[in-house]
Amino acid sequence: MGIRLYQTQTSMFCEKVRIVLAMKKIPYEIFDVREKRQPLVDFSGQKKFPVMDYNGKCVIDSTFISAFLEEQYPQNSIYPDSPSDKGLCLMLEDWSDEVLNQAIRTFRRAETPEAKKDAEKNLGILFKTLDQFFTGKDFLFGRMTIAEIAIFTQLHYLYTTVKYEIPASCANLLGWMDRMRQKLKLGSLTDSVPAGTSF
Ligand SMILES: N[C@@H](CCC(=O)N[C@@H](CS)C(=O)NCC(=O)O)C(=O)O
Repeated sequence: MGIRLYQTQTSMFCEKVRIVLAMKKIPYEIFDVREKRQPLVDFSGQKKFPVMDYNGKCVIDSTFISAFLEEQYPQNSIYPDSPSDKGLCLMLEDWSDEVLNQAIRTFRRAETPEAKKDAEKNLGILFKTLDQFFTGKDFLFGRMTIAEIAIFTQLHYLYTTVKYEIPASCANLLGWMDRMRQKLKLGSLTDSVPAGTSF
């Protein structure tokens, strides 16, 4: 019994959950699904990860895992205090898990120079949106919430796996990425958040 995270080190959704576990200082073990996928399928009845085994209870999807952990371990909350801010925070989490993730996936998978160029242009629009969003803000709701964690882990994947950097013209976004890097105790943006750390 205890907590087991079915994950890979490189997946952005798995990194999102590792950060929530680290913030709340929750002990857990990992199962690397790159080495073997069948135990994940046997336990959860599907192939996607992250999946959390919480004392035998199966929780699938980074958003549901994060919300579940918040219920069980309310310390160091991942949500802002006011209901309206919490609604906005959840919308931002969803935007980054779906919209930002899709743009990054399309860029990574583009097979022709034209497709790559189009995908880069689309990604550039989202960078600009985020650059405006983070202007003059250390953290969106005064402290690190699931919105920051979700946005950061998507963008961080560009550095750790895609080997692509946010352009220097997005100074506000880059400043925020660096604040997140420091908060998460990463030496560089090319390091990923290890399992078992705490902040
Ligand atoms: N919405 C899900 C997305 C999970 C997801 O897409 N995971 C990818 C890894 S990053 C995956 O499982 N890919 C393998 C597959 O689709 O078989 C979440 O937030 O956990």
